[in-house]
Amino acid sequence: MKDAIGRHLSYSIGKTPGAATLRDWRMAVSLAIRDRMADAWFASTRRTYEAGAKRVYYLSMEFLVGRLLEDGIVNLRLEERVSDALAELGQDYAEVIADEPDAALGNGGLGRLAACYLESMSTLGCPAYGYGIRYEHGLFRQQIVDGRQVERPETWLQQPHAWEFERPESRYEIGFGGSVRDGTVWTPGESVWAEAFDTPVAGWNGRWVNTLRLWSAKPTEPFDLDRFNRGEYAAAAESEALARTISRVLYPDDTTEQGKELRLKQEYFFSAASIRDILRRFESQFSDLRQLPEKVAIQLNDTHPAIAGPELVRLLCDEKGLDFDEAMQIAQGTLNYTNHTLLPEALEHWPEGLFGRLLPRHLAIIDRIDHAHAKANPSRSSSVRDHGQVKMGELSFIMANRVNGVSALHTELMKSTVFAELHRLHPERIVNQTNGVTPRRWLLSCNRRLSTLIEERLGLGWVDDLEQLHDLEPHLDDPAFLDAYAAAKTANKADLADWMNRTQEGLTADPAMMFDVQIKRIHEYKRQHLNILETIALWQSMRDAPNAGWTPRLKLFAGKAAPGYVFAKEIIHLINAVAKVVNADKITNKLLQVAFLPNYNVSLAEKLIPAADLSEQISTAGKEASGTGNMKFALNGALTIGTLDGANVEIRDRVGAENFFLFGMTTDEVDQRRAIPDHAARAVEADTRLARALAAVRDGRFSPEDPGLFRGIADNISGPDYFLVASDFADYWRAQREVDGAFANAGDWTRRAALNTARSGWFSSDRAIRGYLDDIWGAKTLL
Ligand code: NBG
Repeated sequence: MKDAIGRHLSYSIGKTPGAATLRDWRMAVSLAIRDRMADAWFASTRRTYEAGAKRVYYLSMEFLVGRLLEDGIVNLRLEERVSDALAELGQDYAEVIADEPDAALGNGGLGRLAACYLESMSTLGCPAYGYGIRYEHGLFRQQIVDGRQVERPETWLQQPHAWEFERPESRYEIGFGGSVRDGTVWTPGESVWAEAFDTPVAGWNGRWVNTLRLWSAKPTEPFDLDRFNRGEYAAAAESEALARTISRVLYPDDTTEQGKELRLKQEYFFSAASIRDILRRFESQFSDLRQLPEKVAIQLNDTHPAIAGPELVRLLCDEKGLDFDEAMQIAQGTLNYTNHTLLPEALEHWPEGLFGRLLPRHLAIIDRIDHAHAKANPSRSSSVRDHGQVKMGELSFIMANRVNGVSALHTELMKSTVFAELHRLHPERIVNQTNGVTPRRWLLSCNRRLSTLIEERLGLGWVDDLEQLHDLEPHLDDPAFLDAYAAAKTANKADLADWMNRTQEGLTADPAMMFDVQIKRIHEYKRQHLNILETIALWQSMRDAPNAGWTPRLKLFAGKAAPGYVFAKEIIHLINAVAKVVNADKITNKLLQVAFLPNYNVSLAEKLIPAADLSEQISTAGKEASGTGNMKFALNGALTIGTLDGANVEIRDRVGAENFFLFGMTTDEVDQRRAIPDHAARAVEADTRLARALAAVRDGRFSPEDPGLFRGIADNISGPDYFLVASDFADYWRAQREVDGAFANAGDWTRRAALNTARSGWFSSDRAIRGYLDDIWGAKTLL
């Protein structure tokens, strides 16, 4: 290992050890690790070809992979060797690991899920490709300036990226606009190259390696020399700049349709390139396109790649000469669609005008698909084209062999709401696959203390068979085990506290406090404002009676708000304003501290989750499709305070109701309550604590220099309050006090935390991928 690192430092990076920077060392180590993946990578491809196996293609606008070096080292089981080698070379392992920028090619849960699924497909030996976009700028970097979110561009590709292989020979010309002749001959008005960059994805033990193939946009006409020679430098590079725009940025919003032409171009760009690549690979091995459903399963991760359906039909008809019905049958047998949200604003639809201008042939194909479906299902009343919009959810459903939701509750709600009619027509199509998370990253590697303890008791079999964690339960009767479990948590908390106290102004976190954590995108439905309101009420009550035996708490928040989402940004501002006042209050600051940690990303999650005591999963019931953070917390021994929403329901079933703090209205109750016109005002009137906390927000207690600053938030909560913060407040407060009581009994708390770990094995992404393999893809693993 030492030699390999040294060789790369000299011959790939071109530096001597004396001159090498931390980045040079990190690059050299990464290349050495990447080398170790190569043979298994080639072997995986060879075995897939030899077996004539069915391949899975996971099409996703987002892959939130985070750092890759430690992941690679852990999965190849090279940790000791790398840290020894680095020590001999005078370098610090942890520093080298921490030098890697997060690849933030995703917004949140949807993107991180895609990354976990890729890793699990490799662990299981399922022949698979991930297909996405190689964004030059991932999700923005969040700074907090005077309490407010400020967005800065993310520049992860400004430094060389160690993991990818550029494949200039794998490129496709992707057209847009233009016209259609004779009904079927599309002549695009402009085009760009989609060029492939491959990243190997190694599974546990490095036994199988799949590929993440990301497309980068390149100009078809690189550069206008005539214009350059005339001195028109900017104009000469125009076509290049335009082309590159397509893979320049990740749209910083996963819950609202951007309505941008560029966004639709991005979607078509990566879907079309992927479909062509899939067909090319298929045809290199098989001759009869009718075999496609037998050999290929394509998963559409939400509707962003929905245009892959019409594109596949177009290629089969217009370029391969199949008739429409046959093409449809092949496409439907191959495609599947995962729905990740029921929020109406997030269901993608495009104006027909824009769609027809950009993709004229596809619009005609969509009509044909829709007519064929309507003809076969005369009772259908809806259609893909509606009120001048092309609805991508409807299109995806019609084009798919299987449609799945991401938690049991969400799947049932899909059946009864957005897809009610299509479900009635195709009752076998919707299936559930509750989300999962990879235990390699989210326990083994992010929580060394706990995973070492588990290894001492159970060995390492649980790492790729997470339900083995059940075998911890007998150890819960052993006081030594519980002590060690508690000690691991406390040490994780101490590490985090050290780091936060160094980096967060005004914060004095003490590991003896309860670490209460809410980390996720900032969104009204996730109700960070419910949490901060309860924090305010708690602070007020503590001031009233500082000696009433309160359980000391640290309330931690982190998450990004979409730049255009004004209300969410105000919530961030309010949290920071509350933190400033509360942390400085001499009466309470040993009892309550608040912090908003900037720039939430995968790496920060890896720091926070192992140190959490309490996991906040408090969305308005019916709104959080699944959640995956909730699973990571439970696995790492945080107890959940949560509503009956998304996968919380299944977590509670598994860890046991007595180890979960439930509060709030159910989905049905939410709908009923919302129908009462003055529901919020009534709730405020009925609860003096809530009224007092809202008054403090409204009257400028946290913004003395600008007393009206947060009035909008207070008015919303006591007025329209669509997400029912006021109505759920009293029960949330009750549950939080129950949490206080439980935490005060340290021994019992540890037991319950350990039970959460022992009973969360089902939430492994390996289980989820097995479900996809069996129920959706009909594919087999080759290990
Ligand atoms: C998100 C949901 C989460 C869910 C993830 C992964 C989108 C559109 N949806 O609840 O909000 O856990 O998808 O399925 O990002």
